[in-house]
Amino acid sequence: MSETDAHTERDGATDVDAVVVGAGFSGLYMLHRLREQGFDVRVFEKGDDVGGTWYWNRYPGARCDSESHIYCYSFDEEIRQEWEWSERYPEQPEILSYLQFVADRLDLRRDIAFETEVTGATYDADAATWAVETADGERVTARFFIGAMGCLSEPFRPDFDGLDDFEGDWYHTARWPDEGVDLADEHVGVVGTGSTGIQFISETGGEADHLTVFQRTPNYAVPARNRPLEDDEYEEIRANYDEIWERARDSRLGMPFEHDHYSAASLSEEEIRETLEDRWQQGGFRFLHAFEPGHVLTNAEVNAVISEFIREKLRAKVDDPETAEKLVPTDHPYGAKRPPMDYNDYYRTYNRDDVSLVDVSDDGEPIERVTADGIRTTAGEYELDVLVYATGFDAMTGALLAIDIEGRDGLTLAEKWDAGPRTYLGLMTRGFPNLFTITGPQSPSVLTNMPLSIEQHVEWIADCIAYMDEHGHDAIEPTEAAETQWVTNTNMLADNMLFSEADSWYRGDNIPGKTSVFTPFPGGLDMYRDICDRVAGDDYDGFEFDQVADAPLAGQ
Ligand code: FAD
Ligand code: NA7
Repeated sequence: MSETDAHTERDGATDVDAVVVGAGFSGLYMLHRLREQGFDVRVFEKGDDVGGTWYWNRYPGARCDSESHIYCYSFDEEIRQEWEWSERYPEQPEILSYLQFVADRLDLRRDIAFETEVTGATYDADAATWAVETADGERVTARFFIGAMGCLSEPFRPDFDGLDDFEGDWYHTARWPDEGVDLADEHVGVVGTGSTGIQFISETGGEADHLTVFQRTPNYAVPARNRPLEDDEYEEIRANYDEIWERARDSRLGMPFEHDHYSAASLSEEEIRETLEDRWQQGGFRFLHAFEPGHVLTNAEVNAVISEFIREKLRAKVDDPETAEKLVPTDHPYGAKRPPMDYNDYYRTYNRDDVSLVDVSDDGEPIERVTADGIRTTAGEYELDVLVYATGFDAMTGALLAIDIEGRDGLTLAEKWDAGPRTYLGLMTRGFPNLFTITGPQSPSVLTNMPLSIEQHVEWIADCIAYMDEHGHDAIEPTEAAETQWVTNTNMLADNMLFSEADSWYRGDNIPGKTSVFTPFPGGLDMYRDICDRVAGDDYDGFEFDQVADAPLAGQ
C-alpha cells in the first residue's frame, strides 16, 4: 500500500489535511510545522530528493550569496547548534547536505512523494477542499493547498532557432547533471552573465579549451571574499545565535549587518567613497549595507556615486580597455537588477587568452541562431562543442503557473494573473480559498535572505490554520479591497525606488510576452513582518472566512 493509500484510509473526508508542493526550504519546514500541529500532510516533489534549489542547481561554482550562518533555519535550536558550515558562503553540495540532514533529523521523508509532479489543482467550493492531481494520474484531496514550489525554480531557456541542429551538447545550469560535465579540451559557450553565469564563468574559465561568453547585459559583481570559517569564529556565532537571528529578523534584507550610515545624503562624496572602500574589503552583501539598502535604492544621486565606485573597481581588473568597457554596466543603477557576487576574480577571467567575451546586446552582435557547429550572431559564427544556458528562471510566478490551478467559479490562476499577480500579503489570492503561497508574489522573498522570509511565511500560515480550527472556519481568502490595496501599495513602493530603471526578472522582463510588473514586496522584511503580525493580531484583517456545510471536520 502506498503512503497516499494509507492517508486515504485514515480519513474519509479528505485524503489529507494539506498538500504541499515542493521539498526545498519552504516545503520541508511547512511539513514539519503542520505535522507538529497534528495535521496529516502530503508533500509532492518533482526531484528524487529534498533540497529544491540546491538539489537542481549543480553547475560548477554554484554557491549561495547569503552568508552560511544565516542561510539556514533558525527555528530549531538543536539543528542550528549541531550543524557546522565550512565556509563563509556555502557551496551547493553543502547546502544540499544540510537540507538532507534536516529532513533526516525531523523524519520528513516519510510524508514526501518524490519524483511526483503536481500538474493541476481544483477547488471545490461546496466542500471547501482542493483536489490535487499529479503527472502520474494520482488525485489527492486536501483542505489546504500550499505552494512551496519556489520563486526561482522554473528554468528559462531562450528559444533560439536551430537548437535541434546543434551537434554538440547543451545544458541549462539549473538542470546540470549530477555526474558533472567534462569541459576539458572543449570549446564551451555560455549565454548569460547573471549571478549564475558569473559563478560558472569564473569557476570554469581555464578549464575548457576555450570559453566564449555571450553577454547581453553586464552586471555589477562585488567581491564576495569567501573564506573558510575558523573554529573560534563559528563558536562565537553559536554563542550569539539568538541575537544574530533577532537582528536579521528586524532588518530590511533579513541579514544581521549594521550599516555605517543610514543615509549617504548628508555625507560628502569623499566620505561616501571611504565607507564604500571599507565595505568593498568586507565583501558580499555587507557592501550593500554600507548604507541602509532601501536608501541606496531610492536615492538616485547616492546610487550614482556607488555605481561609479563599482565601475572604477571593475575597469581596473581588466587588461584590455575595450573588454573592460563591455563588462562595465552603464545601462542600469546598482541594485536595480539582483546584484551578483564575485567569488573567483570574475573580471580577471577575461584577461586569459582562452576566454573571450561577445557582446550580444542590441548595440553589439545579437544572437541570430544556434547552428550545427555553435552560435551565429549578426557578426559571425562561434564554433562550440558545449553550449551552456545560464539564462535564469521564469521567476516569481513561473512554477506556480506551471500548475493548472482552478479556483472558485472555474477561474484559473493564469487568467486571474494575466496582467500580473494579485495577492494579499503575497500569501493568498482572492477566488482561491485555502491556497497559500510561501514566498508568493508581492511578498519580500527574493529581496531578502530567503530562509528567514520562508520561516516567517510558514509560521504565519500554520498559525492561521490553527486559528481557523479554533474558530470553526472552513475557508479563508482575502477580500477584494485588501488585495487591491496590497497590490497598489507594493507598486507604489516599487515606483519610488530605482527598480524601474532596469529590465529584470524582478519584473518578469526576461520572459518574452510576460507582463512587466515589479513582483516582490520592496518595503523590507521588517516592515512586512510587522504588517503580517498586525493583520493576524487583528483577527486576520483583510481576510474573510467561510463555513461550509460539506466541509471536512476541522483538524481531521
Ligand atoms: P525551492 O528551493 O525552489 O524548492 C521548490 C521545490 O518545488 C523544487 O524542488 C521543485 O522541484 C519543486 N516543485 C516545483 N514545482 C513543482 C510541481 N509542480 N510539482 C512537484 N514539485 C514541484 N536565496 C537567498 O536567500 N540567498 C542566496 O544567496 C540565494 N542564492 C540562490 C542561488 C541560486 C542559483 C538560485 C537558483 C536561488 C538562490 N536563492 C538564494 C533563492 C533560493 O531559491 C531560496 O533561497 C530557497 O532555496 C527557496 O526555497 P523554496 O523551498 O522556497 O524553493
Ligand atoms: P538571471 O539573473 O536571470 O541571468 C540570466 C542571464 O541570461 C542574464 O545575463 C540575461 O541577460 C541572459 N539572457 C537571458 N536570455 C537571453 C537571451 N535571449 N540572449 C542573451 N542573453 C540572455 O539568472 P541567474 O540564474 O543568473 O540568477 C537568477 C537568480 O537565481 C539569482 O538570484 C541567483 O542568485 C539565483 P539580461 O540581463 O536579461 O540582458
